[in-house]
Amino acid sequence: MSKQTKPIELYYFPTPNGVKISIMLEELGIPYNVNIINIMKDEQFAPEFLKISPNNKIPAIVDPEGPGGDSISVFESGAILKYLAQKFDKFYPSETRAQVKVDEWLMWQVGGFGPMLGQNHHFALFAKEKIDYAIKRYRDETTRLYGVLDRQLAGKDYICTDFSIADIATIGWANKNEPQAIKIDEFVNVKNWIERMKSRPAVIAGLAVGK
Ligand SMILES: N[C@@H](CCC(=O)N[C@@H](CS)C(=O)NCC(=O)O)C(=O)O
Repeated sequence: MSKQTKPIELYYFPTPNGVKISIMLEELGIPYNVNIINIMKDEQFAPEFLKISPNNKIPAIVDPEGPGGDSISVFESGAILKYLAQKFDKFYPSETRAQVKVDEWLMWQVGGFGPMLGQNHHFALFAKEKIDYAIKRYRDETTRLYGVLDRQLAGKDYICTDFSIADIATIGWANKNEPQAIKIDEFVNVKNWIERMKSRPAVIAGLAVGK
């Protein structure tokens, strides 16, 4: 397994996308530095940051000990989680069928559960103009997605059998169920999984970074 001598540089703001990577780094127990990119102050548009994260979003990392010993930068939370999981051979299975399952649920989170809940949040809580159509559309989609997750977790401790980067990707958003207008008691498997996730010290530490 790889060792990390020099700290990973984490470019971060305490949001459900940011905490995916702080949780991962805490779970790995490797050294890292937190560089706050204050997205409330548009720091994500700074030219220096755009060199690392051309889509002007957190999270991003720079690993000074990348492949071949040279530095590497990675943006997009799913890509960062896979990079770290494969580098340290943790939280990602070695067998192809099991990898496909983790990839499916990682992509499901990055392409669906995160963005749809983000829109729900935005239209219900942040938008100055309250648009009933948009609020209902994203609330309904959020509820549907919690249902999908609930069914996937039936009879399982974790999303894909063993604890994996799919769980790490999903907890930050799933945990924010109240502002999503989700009644978590209606999704018992999700509720129990959230508690299971929050019994892990690294998850608690990762969720607390920068708050
Ligand atoms: N698909 C991206 C989404 C990242 C994302 O939406 N980050 C938000 C904070 S949660 C951000 O940096 N927003 C700043 C902006 O859009 O200008 C990922 O998974 O990394």
